[in-house]
Amino acid sequence: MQATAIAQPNIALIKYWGKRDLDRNLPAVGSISITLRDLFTRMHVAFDEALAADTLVVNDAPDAAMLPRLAACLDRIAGEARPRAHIVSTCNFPIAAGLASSASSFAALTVAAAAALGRELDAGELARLAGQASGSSARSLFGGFVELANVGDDIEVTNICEAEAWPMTVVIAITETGPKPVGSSEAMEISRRTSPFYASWVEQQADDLAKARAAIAAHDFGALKSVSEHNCLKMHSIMWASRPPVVYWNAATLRCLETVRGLQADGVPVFFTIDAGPQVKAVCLPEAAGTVAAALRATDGVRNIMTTGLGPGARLEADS
Ligand code: 2P0
Repeated sequence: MQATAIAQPNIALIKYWGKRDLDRNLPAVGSISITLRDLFTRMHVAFDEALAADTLVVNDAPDAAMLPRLAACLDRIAGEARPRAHIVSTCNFPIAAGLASSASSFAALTVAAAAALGRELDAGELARLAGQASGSSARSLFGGFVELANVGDDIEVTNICEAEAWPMTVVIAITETGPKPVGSSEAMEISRRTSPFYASWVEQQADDLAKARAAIAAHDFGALKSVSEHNCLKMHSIMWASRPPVVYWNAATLRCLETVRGLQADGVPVFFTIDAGPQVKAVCLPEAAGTVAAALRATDGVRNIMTTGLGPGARLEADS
């Protein structure tokens, strides 16, 4: 009754922001992401009839705050009458700081829990279960370029380009390591209820998805840059125009955008994207990685740099 799975976070190029069904945690819009290679969450799940309560250890420390959300995910997979579980999570990057730790965590948890129960779930069922826990985590079930589509009353997650088919490097500029001021679920609801731009965001998403899909199919970096930056800035405009406003950026976030703009002016193949946090992700062709990393490292306010290629989807660990 135990298993270990590993999953990588993903970075959305065409973003998920807003929900169409809060109970089932269904996204209002489709999204397209890239799964990273060198950042990971490893999740060990052991169901045990002898346990009186679930337990969670994250990076060697008990974590009571996160436990209810993980326990609810296990309830959906195993039923509420399930045996209690001991969950051990290890993550090699900052948690809850806009680096998609929930995506890798819930993708790994879903895969590990299903295996621990001996349940053979197909990709659709895994995506539904992971997505109910964290919308973006359904995308981390797959590697490379991944699309999450709204299909009828459901979601469908597919790989649209393998990681090796169009190599990219992502340089992440960490501008702050603490947890974010407002969680993304709450911020999405504030946006949906109050932002004057929300309705047009939902309406225009199909167009951005089509442009990104075509750019990926054609390996057209310029086209992917153009639609990704536009989609990212639209998402943040919605947040900024909400009441209360949600602003995840800091001064260094903006300085990183200037750095990326400077690189682009010099012909470097790179573009930026920013999620629900102050970190800047610079997506570039691999030959530009060194130049991009050096420029971001030299940007005032950048505390740390992480560089990664694209990687695989969630999977069981061989030794589990
Ligand atoms: C994304 N983000 O597409 C967008 C862009 C953040 C900004 O998905 O409420 O933690 O748990 O379904 O999955 C943040 O996402 O949100 C997110 P919930 P989740 O990556």
